[in-house]
Amino acid sequence: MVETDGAPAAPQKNKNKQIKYLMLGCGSIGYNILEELDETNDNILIVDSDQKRIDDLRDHRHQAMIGDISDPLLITKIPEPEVVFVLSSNKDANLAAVQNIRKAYPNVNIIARAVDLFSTDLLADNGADVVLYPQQVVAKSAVNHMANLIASRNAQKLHSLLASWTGTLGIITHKNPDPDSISSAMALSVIANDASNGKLATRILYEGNIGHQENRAFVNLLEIKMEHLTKDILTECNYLALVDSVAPGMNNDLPSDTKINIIIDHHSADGVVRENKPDFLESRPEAGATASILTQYLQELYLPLDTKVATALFYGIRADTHEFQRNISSQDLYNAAYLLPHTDRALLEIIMAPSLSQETIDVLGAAIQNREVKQGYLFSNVGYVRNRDAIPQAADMLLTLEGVTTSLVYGITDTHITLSARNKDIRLHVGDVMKEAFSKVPGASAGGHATMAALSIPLNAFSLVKDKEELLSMVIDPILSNFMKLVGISEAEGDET
Ligand SMILES: [Mn+2]
Repeated sequence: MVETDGAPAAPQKNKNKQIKYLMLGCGSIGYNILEELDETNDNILIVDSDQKRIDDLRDHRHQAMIGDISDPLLITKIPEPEVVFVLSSNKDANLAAVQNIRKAYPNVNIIARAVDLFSTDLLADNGADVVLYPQQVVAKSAVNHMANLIASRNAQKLHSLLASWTGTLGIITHKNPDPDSISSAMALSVIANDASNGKLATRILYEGNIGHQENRAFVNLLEIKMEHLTKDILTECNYLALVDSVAPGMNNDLPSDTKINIIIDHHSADGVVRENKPDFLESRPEAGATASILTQYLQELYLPLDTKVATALFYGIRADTHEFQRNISSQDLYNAAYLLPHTDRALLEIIMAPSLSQETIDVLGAAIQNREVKQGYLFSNVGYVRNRDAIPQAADMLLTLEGVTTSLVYGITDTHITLSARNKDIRLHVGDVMKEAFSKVPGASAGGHATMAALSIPLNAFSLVKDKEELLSMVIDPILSNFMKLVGISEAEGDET
């Protein structure tokens, strides 16, 4: 090594010559890169050990020199480049080349070819900024093309199906509609209008209520026309579509034998038994939101994007992917980016910071007042509530209190006992503990993730009981002591409020 005092070796020859790209090893990939780069030959220097290749490159007026790319002295003969491609088919030579260059030039950009999967990590660990494993690059590209092809075909198929219909299409959202299902319904309605030329009317329908104030703000500010689903409306519809739900009875209370014509969802259809086959079915679990699938359809069909629809879809993707952080694919990000210039940013901001409803404020107040903290676990009984969406919000808020690592907030509505848990103690998987603690309660559904979980117990016959709060204590107290036992809270000690 030509090195003094540990300083990087300086180029000795060609010192005053400038090059931008240095290519170490030039096989077929190298030739293709040279073509793609479309740069003047002065900017590129190629080093290879094969004399025939060097001659050929020189014939094509490239700057090429013979050399061993793994030789530590090689770099001392070459001026500092901006980008280095390490492309030989010898994995040891490539690794040595990456190490030598990184040592000599800490800031140069290195793009290296991995000869096998194992060397991918090795090259990255030794200083390659980008590692290409050609087989994987081709595979990814093939899958990508396939996905786009399918999306394009499906969009066309949906469009022609809608074009063949006349009458009314009822588009059914979640029972308690969320931004993903609402915006997907809006987009499907846009496609139907375009396809049918006015011959097919659309109605957006929901069964439950729009509880969460952010969702209410969403519907109000975007002036989305939605109707409560009634038996009469159902008979008035010639066709039915489900968005963000993979079958009747899932995310809605429709009887399982309801004939549904269109199903578009990002939940998996695996294991779903159908009594009626839909005319059009898209279930794409790799998508982060149904709104993302519909956005892609709008793109594939070259439909103009209305500000309200774009804003709604963007918000739908954002909400279902927890602000683009969970269950998000590069296709989802691409779709969101497509929507962004068409969205109303000011409106988005208002929706994201809606004012709290009086009841939500009351529930949050009760949750704070009634809290009990035991060894970092906060329990709060908010009693009878009309709107159960306030309970998870209270659990979120109480988790921010000092000394609280897990919060459990519970209450009772006219039909259910509801409990929400939030957790930031990494040693605890609150979803699993909830499942275990509540598994013996008849009819209860419990579960969730490590950081958030929920429990819901239908009241059924007990819904007639007048004193709801007493009923709540009767049901929940034994369950909570079971929970405490599971997480190791001893009830006798450690009480603090
Ligand atoms: Mn969804």
